[in-house]
Amino acid sequence: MGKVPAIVHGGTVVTECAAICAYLADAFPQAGLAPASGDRARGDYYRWLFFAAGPLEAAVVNKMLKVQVPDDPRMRGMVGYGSLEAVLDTIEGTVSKTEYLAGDRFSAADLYVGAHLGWGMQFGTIPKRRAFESYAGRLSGRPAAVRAREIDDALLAEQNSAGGAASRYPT
Ligand SMILES: N[C@@H](CCC(=O)N[C@@H](CS)C(=O)NCC(=O)O)C(=O)O
Repeated sequence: MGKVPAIVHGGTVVTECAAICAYLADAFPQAGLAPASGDRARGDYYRWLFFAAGPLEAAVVNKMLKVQVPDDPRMRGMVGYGSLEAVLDTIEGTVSKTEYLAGDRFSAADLYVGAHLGWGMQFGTIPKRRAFESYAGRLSGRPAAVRAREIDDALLAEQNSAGGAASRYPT
C-alpha cells in the first residue's frame, strides 16, 4: 500500500501502528511495554490498542474529511465509532482517572493512544481537553520519550542536510 510506518524485523514485515507497537513490545519483553499474557491488564492493553486503531483513527479521519454520518439511529449504529465525541469521551473517562491505560505502568497502549492524542491536538483534529493535555504531557515528559525525540530530531536534521524530502506536516 505504500503506507508508513512499516518495519522489517528479522525478515518479518509489520505495518499498522498498533500492530507495530504490540509486535515490538513482544519482541523486546525486557522493555516491559506490555502486561504479561494472563495478567488482567492485558485485556485493557488490547482494548486500547484496538480502540485507537479502529474507532479513534476512523472518527478522526472522517472528521478531517468532513464525512457526516447520517443522523439516523439505524445508520449510526453501523458506524463502529458512533461519533467522535463518544470516542473522545470514552478515552477521557479513563485517562482522567488513571495514570496509564493498562495496569499501573506505562505500556505500548499508552504510546499509541498518547501519540494519537498528542498529534491530534497539535494539528487541531482532536480538541484540547484538559485530561488529554495532562495525559499527553505526562507521557511526552518521560525520559524515554525525550530520548526518542532527540533521536528523531537528529535523523530529521541529517535527512534535511542531505536534501531529503521535507515533511508534509508543519513543524
Ligand atoms: N492505519 C494505518 C495508517 C497508515 C497511514 O495512513 N499512513 C499515512 C501517513 S499518516 C501514509 O502512509 N500516507 C501516505 C500515502 O498514503 O501515500 C496505521 O495505523 O499505520
